[in-house]
Amino acid sequence: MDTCVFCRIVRGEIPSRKVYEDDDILAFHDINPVASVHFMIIPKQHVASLMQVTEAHRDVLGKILLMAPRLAKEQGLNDGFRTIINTGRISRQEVFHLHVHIIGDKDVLPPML
Ligand code: D5M
Repeated sequence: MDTCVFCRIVRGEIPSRKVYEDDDILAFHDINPVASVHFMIIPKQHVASLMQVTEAHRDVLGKILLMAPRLAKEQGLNDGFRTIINTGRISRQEVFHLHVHIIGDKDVLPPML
């Protein structure tokens, strides 16, 4: 996707503070963190949101979830973290490239729901 911000980050056209990268996924710090640790894990291949995923995304979705605790621990989140996937306008999704927010702090996070 030419204009998708996260596709542009994947291509290196927009800088990011990378947490992890392999052939299929990329993790980078959120530009507007809501806690002391806030990064996102995305599939490199463009998919707009969870609404658009198919069987073809099974492996990459599994990989993202398996990487989440590993990367969280590497970022110092040894006691847990919040995982958020906003899906669609109703959820206030801003960037329409599927991303999993990983949010944590040394203290307990404020309640959200
Ligand atoms: O969240 C989209 C998130 O993406 C929001 O927390 C800001 C973040 N964002 C937007 N542009 C960038 C860049 N260029 N680098 C890092 N983070 C970025 P949503 O779940 O769609 O509401």
